[in-house]
Amino acid sequence: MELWSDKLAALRAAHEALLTRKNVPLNGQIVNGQMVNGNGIYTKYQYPILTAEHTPLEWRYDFNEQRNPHLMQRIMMNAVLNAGAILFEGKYTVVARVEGADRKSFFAVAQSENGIDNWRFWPRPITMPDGVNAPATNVYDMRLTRHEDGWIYGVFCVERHDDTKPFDTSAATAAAGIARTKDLVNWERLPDLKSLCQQRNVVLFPEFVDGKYALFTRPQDGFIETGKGGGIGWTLVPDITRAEVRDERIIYGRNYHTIYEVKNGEGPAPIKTDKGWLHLAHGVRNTADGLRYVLYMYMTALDDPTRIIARPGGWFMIPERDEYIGDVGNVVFSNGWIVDEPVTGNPSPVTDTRRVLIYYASSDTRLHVAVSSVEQLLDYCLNTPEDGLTTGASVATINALIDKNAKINK
Ligand code: M1P
Repeated sequence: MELWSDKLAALRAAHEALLTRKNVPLNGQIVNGQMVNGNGIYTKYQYPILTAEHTPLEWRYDFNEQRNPHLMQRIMMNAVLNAGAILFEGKYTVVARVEGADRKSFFAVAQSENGIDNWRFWPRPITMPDGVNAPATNVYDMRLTRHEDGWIYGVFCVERHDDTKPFDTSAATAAAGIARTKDLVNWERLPDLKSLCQQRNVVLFPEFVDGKYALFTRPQDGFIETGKGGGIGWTLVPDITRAEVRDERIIYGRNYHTIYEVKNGEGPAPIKTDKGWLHLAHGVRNTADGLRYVLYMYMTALDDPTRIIARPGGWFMIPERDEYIGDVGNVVFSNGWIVDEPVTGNPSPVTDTRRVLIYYASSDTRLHVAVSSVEQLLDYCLNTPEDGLTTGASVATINALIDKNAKINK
């Protein structure tokens, strides 16, 4: 019979092998018999960077042989997904949503030296205080913003039972929780964003606007359905310690027969470039097989982060291959990206070579990375045709490209 100590050694070795596995770009590799060429806009990587299996063994096992003779998992983990991201003390850092077998999500910090592989969770998950707020049943999808006021803010969804429907055990409400920190360990919880309707996908803009804090919002009539509300909204808040939605206007609405027909939401805080703010968002449409979540991009003006200056049509990223499968299939979702130093070490006056690491989750199950650059994302946003909203307009757009290419080939 295998010794308990041997079983434990094998478990630790397998975990370490998973954590230290080198990640490789997918482009140029053969997957399921097909060469992956990518799209020239970003490069996805072969392995998810964080999964339930990456969580520390100490969170899951009781390592006392007498108490746990079969070396069973005492607390199982279900998923690691939608993560806020930030460069923190020189390390690529995510605050991931970890979901246990009990369906409760919590936040946990993981770091990597290169942003691609060798991710390690900090020893304990974040203990997020409730502060003055009613206790949360569930928290998830933190957007991290390093604000010019000197704090790192985490804005996240807080879910509670909807007590106006006492007999409906699925009825829930969503609100935006706000907390701030300097060290990612100790969090000062502020009052939840006051709003007349439910809110999810709320993101703090990194700069003051007219001396006020600025939030991207996503008003919704119900917990799932955005109803009459919906769209990416914007509101200014004079005091973040008493944040309230007073004037909210939709800056990016929904449209019939688009990838964000049913709902959309801001992803991470936008990236500032000399050509404008780069935004990553998610769009949702309905299908016979349920909701489909994809990522899309847009840009707003430097002098007015609500004025849209580029609206590339269609999706920017979709689930592919194994990414389709998971707890909630057909989903990619992102609430974190990191822009780091220029690849050349010296920013060129004409191109912005800063690398962008996009952290996205697939099918609410695992977290991945895709790598691009500011230059590529600007090119994508500024040169991808807009959605003309009709099939005729789409064909005309394709024909215009064919005409341009025909001139080159002559
Ligand atoms: O299941 C897909 C996503 O659904 C929600 O996003 P939204 O608020 O736009 O509908 C969130 O619960 C998100 O966590 C989840 O990934």
